[in-house]
Amino acid sequence: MRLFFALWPPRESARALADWASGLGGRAIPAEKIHLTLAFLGEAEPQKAIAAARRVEASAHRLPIEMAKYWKHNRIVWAGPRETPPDLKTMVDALHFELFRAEYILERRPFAAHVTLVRNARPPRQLPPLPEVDWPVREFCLVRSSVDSNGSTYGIVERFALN
Ligand code: 2AM
Repeated sequence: MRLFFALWPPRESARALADWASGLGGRAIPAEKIHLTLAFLGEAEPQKAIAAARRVEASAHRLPIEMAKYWKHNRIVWAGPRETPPDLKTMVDALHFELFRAEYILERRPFAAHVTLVRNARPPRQLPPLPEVDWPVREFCLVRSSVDSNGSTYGIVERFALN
């Protein structure tokens, strides 16, 4: 099973981001697939990951979606906070620590809070202003990804509530 931990936006926020992205060229991510990845496990068994995530104690907070950017190295357009909110940083550090203790091997690249909105994007001259997006973070999810001819489909395996 291909697994990752993520934050999922409220439906109307995902819709607003998908609408914004749909005019940019490239492959806009459909609203129901928009998410923020916290930790990517790859092929893994879910049991130990679920136990590890249950040990994470973190506070509910809001994710500000303040800026949009094009990344040349993987040709994506993403949106996200200007700076990772401290509560999110604490939560991700705790999750990574618990996953490490459970012997999952995570990528060494540092966590960058970003929500991919377009893949195969062309370098934009200028990105239009983002819509107002409310993204309360009250839980995080373990998600399974299956890849088929239509691309990836995601299914939530388990949800973990924040305080
Ligand atoms: P991305 O949006 O920056 O590509 C599901 O694939 C999610 O896991 C995506 O949000 C993707 O981030 C993220 N991810 C992180 N590391 C990955 C990896 N090595 N392979 C595939 N996806 C990865």
